[in-house]
Amino acid sequence: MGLATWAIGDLQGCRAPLDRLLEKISFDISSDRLWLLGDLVGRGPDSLGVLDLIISLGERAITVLGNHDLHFLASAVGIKPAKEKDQLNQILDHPDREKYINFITNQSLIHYSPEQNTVMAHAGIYPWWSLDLALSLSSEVSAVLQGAQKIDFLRHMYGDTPTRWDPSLAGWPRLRFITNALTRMRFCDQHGHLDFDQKGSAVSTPTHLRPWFDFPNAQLNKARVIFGHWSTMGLVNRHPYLGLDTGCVWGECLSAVHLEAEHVNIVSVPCDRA
Ligand SMILES: [Mn+2]
Repeated sequence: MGLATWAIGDLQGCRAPLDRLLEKISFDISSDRLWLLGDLVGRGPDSLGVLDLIISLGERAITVLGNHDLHFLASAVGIKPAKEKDQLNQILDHPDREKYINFITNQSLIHYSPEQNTVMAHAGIYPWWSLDLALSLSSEVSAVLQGAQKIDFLRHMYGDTPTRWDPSLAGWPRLRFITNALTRMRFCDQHGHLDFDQKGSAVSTPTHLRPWFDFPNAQLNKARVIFGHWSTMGLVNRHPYLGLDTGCVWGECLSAVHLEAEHVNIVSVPCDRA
């Protein structure tokens, strides 16, 4: 089917389902391209195998960071101990651990392609941000994460506040909000406050909270938005939003979408419970 770009949902260390999915979509390992929606590592049985494959694709794989990837970085520098269930020691004890740490550190929180008219972020795009603002705020975080203040950033990254964007935010609270919005957001209210307590589907949630993609965003320049992070919501196909976290690490499915396809073309494989 010519040169193809596929976006794939949250992997969380599930290499075997990734191999099965690539086979099912007839992915050409020597020429096709992948977009990964973040949470490459953590919880699943083979985070190392996932990273090895993604790294081997070089510039043909584009990844955005998820909360588990950032947690991995914090574990690597000793800020948060990796829990047994994270299954990160395979990387942290590896002789080439710096290679893996550097790879994750150098990924962005957001990726936009005008050619594909598509933007991806692990959790999504805060509904009150324009596309340009989201891109620029994401760069603020990357500059700090990839610079001399990396460890300070990872130390200040944890926490649920501030809950609402305010352009006058500065310092760590500003970077924390941007990071939370792009990597952890699920529900918010009509005033723009993010809620990090609710994790389920929309059914069991207080009525003042809605999924972030229920708040229309007129500032996306008609771009399609692809996100992951929300396995309990499952597949979301509500133009221009496409949610692809179909719960692979929980034994459900791993899903991919073909970005050049004229109509939304989603392919999934079943996964084993990790
Ligand atoms: Mn996540």
